[in-house]
Amino acid sequence: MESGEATVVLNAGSHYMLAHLPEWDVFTAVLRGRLRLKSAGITNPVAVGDRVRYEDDTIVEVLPRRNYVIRRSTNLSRQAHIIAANVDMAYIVVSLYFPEVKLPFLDRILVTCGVYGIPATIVLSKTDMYREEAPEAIAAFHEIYEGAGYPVLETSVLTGEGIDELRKACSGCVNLFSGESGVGKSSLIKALDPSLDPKIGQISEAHLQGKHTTSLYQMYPLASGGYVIDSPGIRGFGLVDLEKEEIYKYFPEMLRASAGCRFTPCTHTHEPGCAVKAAVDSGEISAERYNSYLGMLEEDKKFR
Ligand SMILES: Nc1nc2c(ncn2[C@@H]2O[C@H](COP(=O)(O)OP(=O)(O)O)[C@@H](O)[C@H]2O)c(=O)[nH]1
Ligand SMILES: [Mg+2]
Ligand SMILES: [Zn+2]
Repeated sequence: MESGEATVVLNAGSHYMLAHLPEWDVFTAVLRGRLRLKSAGITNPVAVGDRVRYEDDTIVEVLPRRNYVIRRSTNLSRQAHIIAANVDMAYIVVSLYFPEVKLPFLDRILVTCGVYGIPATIVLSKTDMYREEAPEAIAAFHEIYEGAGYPVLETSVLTGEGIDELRKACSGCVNLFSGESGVGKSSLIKALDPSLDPKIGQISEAHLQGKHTTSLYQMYPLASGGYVIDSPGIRGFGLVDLEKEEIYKYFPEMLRASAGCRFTPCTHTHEPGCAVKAAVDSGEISAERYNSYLGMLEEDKKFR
């Protein structure tokens, strides 16, 4: 019997691909039934990036995770799905237009990354499509998110803007590419390493055919070093493992300001002497970010 440890590089629902990184010697594996049973409430007990122990073609154990990102479906089932494990950096890809970025959705992903201790960089993609037409909108976006404390990297696979920089940043790390479908995640991965073949423009096709978008998470090795995990478009992004009272701590600018609140605990909604509200009023904290926070408090009420 052959056994050993390897990393999960593809999760296709029913089967997995493993490799002995940094060797890219990909092989197929299935999951031992017992592992499935142990993870009630989680749709996938094994995720891309997981280190596992296998015996022959069967995964028998998931080794302890350094971190992971989990997504809870926003429908009634509230099933949780592990997006990826052992990630060094999450790149949250958004385009200002085509498709238009939804800030509450972006903020929700950023909070989730914070909860799971994964640093996040925002990639503002497809800049070739709106740099001329909307320079103010780009500047405003930078101000909001760099002001909050997140790096923002502008990219275009057409002009090549930001690609070298992104490639350099990805080197030596495991990088998760996340974000709504159609924002250009797969295109970016292709631009980072043209020898790779991630499926581009998949989602619109699946949408037209009314197909259920499969949850295919796949890791790719970059010729320039490091690994990238491509993920399908995420729609709902429910909060997991986060008490309502804790949400503000994952808005870095709110956490900073909250030191000055008169009352503890402070929900930063109605309390007198709230330093967060004062910072929103003075424009120091962006109204959009604060709105996202309020939205998350509201949503939290719905689910508990
Ligand atoms: N103009 C322009 N189009 C892009 C860029 N990146 C991706 N696209 C297009 O946007 C669509 C969706 O890209 P894809 O990489 O599949 O997005 P994903 O769903 O996030 O993986 C495709 O038609 C791409 O050709 C870009 O930088 N500039
Ligand atoms: Mg894609
Ligand atoms: Zn407050």
